[in-house]
Formats: sequence, C-alpha cells, structure tokens
Amino acid sequence: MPNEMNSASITDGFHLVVDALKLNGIDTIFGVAGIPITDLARLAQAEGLRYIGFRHEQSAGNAAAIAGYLTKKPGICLTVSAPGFLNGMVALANATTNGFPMIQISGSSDRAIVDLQQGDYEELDQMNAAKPYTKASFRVSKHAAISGRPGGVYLDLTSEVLGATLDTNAATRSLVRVVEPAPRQFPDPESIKRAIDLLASAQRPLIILGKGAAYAQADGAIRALVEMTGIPYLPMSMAKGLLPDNHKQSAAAARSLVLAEADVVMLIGARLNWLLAQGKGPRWSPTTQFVQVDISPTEIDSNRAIAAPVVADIGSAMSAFLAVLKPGQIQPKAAWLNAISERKQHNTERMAAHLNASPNPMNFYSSLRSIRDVLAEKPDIYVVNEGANTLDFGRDIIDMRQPRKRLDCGTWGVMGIGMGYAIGAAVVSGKPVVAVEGDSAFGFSGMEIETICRYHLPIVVVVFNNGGIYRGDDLNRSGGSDPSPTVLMKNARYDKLIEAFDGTGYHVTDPRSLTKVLTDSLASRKPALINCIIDPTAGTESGHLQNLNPQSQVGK
Ligand code: ADP
Ligand code: TZD
Ligand code: MG
Repeated sequence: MPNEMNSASITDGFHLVVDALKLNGIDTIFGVAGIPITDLARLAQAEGLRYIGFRHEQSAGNAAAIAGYLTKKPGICLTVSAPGFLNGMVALANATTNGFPMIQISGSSDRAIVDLQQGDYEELDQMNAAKPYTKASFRVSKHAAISGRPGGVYLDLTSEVLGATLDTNAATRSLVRVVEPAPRQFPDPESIKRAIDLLASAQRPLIILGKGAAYAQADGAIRALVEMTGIPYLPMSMAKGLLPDNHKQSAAAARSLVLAEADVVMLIGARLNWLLAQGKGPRWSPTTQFVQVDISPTEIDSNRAIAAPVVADIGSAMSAFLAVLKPGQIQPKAAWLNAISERKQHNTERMAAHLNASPNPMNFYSSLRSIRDVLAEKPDIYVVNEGANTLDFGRDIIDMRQPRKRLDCGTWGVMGIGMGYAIGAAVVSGKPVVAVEGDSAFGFSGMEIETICRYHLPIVVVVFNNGGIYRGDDLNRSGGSDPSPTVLMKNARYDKLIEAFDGTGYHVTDPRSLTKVLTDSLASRKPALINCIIDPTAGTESGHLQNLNPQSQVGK
C-alpha cells in the first residue's frame, strides 16, 4: 500500500480548494463574497493567498482574466451562486474568446435540489450553463486552462462538497492538478522549412503579430525573427509594444496599404477574424498567401486557406525558425519597403497636423497627445483602453514600448473591462496603470473605483467625457424631452465620484492641465480620476466601426 494512503487525514472542501490553489502556485483570488463561499474567501486569506474583493463579479472576472494573460497562469475568480456566477460568466466567456487563461470557481446549490428543481436559494444548473462559454466546465475536478489555446475554465463547488468532511486521499488528487504549466508543443521541422521557403519567395512580405504572440512571452525570439528577416510588421492592438512602436520595421502607419498589397503574410498568434476583415476583400488581395503560427490546429484554414501552417507554441516555433534561418535568406524587396515608408511618412504628417492643433474644447487628438507625451517617459506603465472613439484614437496615438502593456476591449470589442483589467494589472505587477476610458465605457465598471481606493492601487482613470456613446450631441428624433439613446448626462463630474472614497479627482478642460495632473497623479502612486472634457461633436458614430451598423432599407 502506498505511503500516502497511510497519511490520510480529514479535511473539507474549503481547505481542499485552498490547498489545491497553493499547490498550483496561485497567490491571488479575485472575487465577491457571499453564500456559500464567504468562508472560502476568509480561509484563503488566512492561509496567505491575496484576496481582492470587488463590487461586481464581472470586474473580478476581468481582473482574473487579465492577470492570467499577464502571468501565463490562470487568474482565479471566486463567485457566489446563480446571479453572482452569471455576472462572472461575462468575464469568463470574454476570457475564452480572447484566449486568456482563467478559472472561475463558483459556489452552487446542492445538486439534488437543482436537479429536481426544488427551488433552492440561488438555484441554477451552473456547470451546464457554463459549458458553451468555456474550454471546459467541471464539478470539482481538474483541467488545465493553459494547455492548448488558453481560455476560461469553470469549476463548480457545491455546498455539499464545501462543507463535507472528506478524506484527503479520496478527494484531492483530482483537484490538485488545476494549472500545471502547459508542455511545449514543438513544430514539425518540415512546416518550418515550408514557411521559410514561402517567405523567401515573397515580393511583398508582411508579419502580423497578435496578442497570442504577446501572451507567449517569447519577446526576444520574436524580435530576433522580425529583425533578421527585415520583414515589415503590423501589431494587433494588444501586441503593440512587443517591438517598440517606433521600430523602423513597424508598418502600423501604413496599415491599409500593407493589408491590401502584401503577397505573403505571416500571422503569429493572430486570428483572421473580424479585426482583420476575415482575411477577405476589399481589405485583402485574393491572391495573398499565408503562413500561420498558432497553437490551435483548428485555427488553420478557418477563414482563408493557409499555405504554410506552423502548429506549435510560439516560443518553440520562433526557436525553430531562428535555428534554421540563414542570414539574408529572406530579404524583402526595396520597392516594397520604399512604398511602405512613403505611405508611413504621408500618414504620419497628416496625423501630426491633427495632433498639433489646439482646439477648444479638446478633441481626441489633443487630449491623447498629452497622455502620449506623459507616457513616453514611462514605458513600464500599463495602459487600459476602452470606448469607441476613445479606443480607436487611443490605439493609434498612444505608442507602446514594452510588451503586454496595452490591455483593451480585445476580440469582442466589449465594454466593461476597464476597472477590472486595471485592478488585475496593478495587483499582479505592482506597477501604475492609466485607464483611458470613454465616459460610457467607464460606467460599466465605474463602481470599482471604490475597490481601487480600498486597496490603495496606483491607478489613474482618465474619463474622456464627451457626454455620450460616440458623441454627446445626438437629438431625440421625436422632439421630446428625453435624451437620445446615445446621450449621457451633460457636464457630469466623474471626478467627484472618486472623492467619495478619498481618492483624488481632477476636472480638466485643456491639454496642459491634463499633462500636469496626469504627471502629478502618476508620481503620487495614489488612486486618481481625471474628468477630461472632450468636444461632444468630436467623435464619430461607432468610432472606426461605422460599417458594422446595419442600415435601414426603408428610409430614415
Ligand atoms: P489578435 O486579436 O491580437 O489578432 P487573436 O486573439 O485573434 O489575436 O489570436 C491569438 C491567437 O494566438 C489564437 O489563435 C491562439 O490560439 C494563439 N495563441 C495563444 N497563445 C499561444 C501560444 N503560446 N503559442 C501559439 N499560439 C498561441
Ligand atoms: N455593451 C457592451 C458590453 N459592449 C459594447 N461594445 C456595447 C455595449 C456597445 N458599445 C460599443 O461598442 S462602444 C460603446 C458601447 C456602449 C461606448 C462608446 O462610448 P464611449 O466612447 O463614451 O465609451 P466614445 O469615445 O464616446 O466613442
Ligand atoms: Mg463618450
């Protein structure tokens, strides 16, 4: 009989979960307490895990998801039954969609009562409800959130299990292996050779870096490959900073040109989804050929035929490329590089003209110029960014210089990630965060400024207050006195909200004041909120996504 069987002792579900998390190297839990997991949260804290308590489970879940993205270890979100579980599910589903490793652990009612629909307190068949939105959904079990494509995993803890007296041998083995590091997934050497041959034959090659590349933490190897090949690259928004945005090979300022004209495109940790127009016209040429490096074999050919798939983890794939690539083997043609640099110069000059204007009230350009300049000196600060115009202008104007510092609406274009991502990033890194938020976007998680103040986190929230979703000047078409569906309160003083929690609020109307208060707040490392007044007419409907709005065929 194995020794461990002899050392069996008595435990319970509460201790089991905490032990399992600790054994897996988890040091932080994000959650909202209540029946039946209050004592689980208390015990976790007593046992030395950091517990960050939120005002809403969606924000706790978003914090867990971004912690997972930044650390490559699943972020843990703890929720109560039914409504708390469902609040957290938005974040869990968002984590799955974005490929962020996260585990939501939720208390749930007794199975027998749920299954017989006898009407328990907060009754819901949570494990099954979670299935469509997760990589896996289990009742007190095991599974890795990080092997293969990362994503959300749901773990159901019934009250019976939490409270039950258990024998450590009988119950624990399965729980312990929640988050072992994913084994490396090596590429087939033939696939590397095929990809290199295709890239070497290209006239107009392009590399696209996605957030999978940022997540992989293979920063040095990715940069080495880009620089050794000399191929121009385009960073997707959360891959900005993987190479510094001012890198001479960045083609970000010539985006439409390179998408339309590249003949061979190497996708590294980026999907050909809506953010890349599904790889189809008119954005793309029908003859473009693709290399795709991805851990998920089902991603290959999902939207366009992929001539040279490389199915592997990105770190292993990059090492394999660098091991066989000969200097000079891939050399983009001068005509291609010149065309890109001309377009870059043209677009950069056009942008500079906007950035250098000083309209009153401020618009997105002049306010973001201030933020860009303050952050240029501080490359290790995290930038969280959500909204429509606030997001689109923010992505184009704020340069990133370090990997994984830009955290935004991601694959779903979801609003509500702001405060959760900011808190998650501040907690796992100990570094300051600037959250640049549309006024509508901020509202989705705004109450978490109390959480920010309660934990004294170095987060500065900048609210771009244009009085509305997209714009603040829309009219009620009936002529009635209710505001239009997209209009928010005029002259709202978001800065006063944070003062209720002893944080510092600022109200600014010009770029110089914005520069000053942002600099001061970052230096203080204390929670602050800057209410930044933007011209209500400056934005456009849906930011850059106007084309996704269905148009009425029956006239207006
Ligand atoms: P973006 O939105 O930045 O274009 P996506 O989220 O669409 O990026 O794509 C990320 C891709 O990266 C996904 O297809 C995912 O399977 C892949 N991926 C994530 N982590 C790794 C990894 N470590 N190695 C290889 N591929 C990865
Ligand atoms: N709800 C959720 C969860 N996600 C969404 N993306 C939306 C609603 C719809 N939506 C957008 O796509 S952007 C946006 C909403 C409500 C807010 C835009 O207004 P803003 O930004 O104030 O945040 P700008 O700068 O005024 O454009
Ligand atoms: Mg707005």
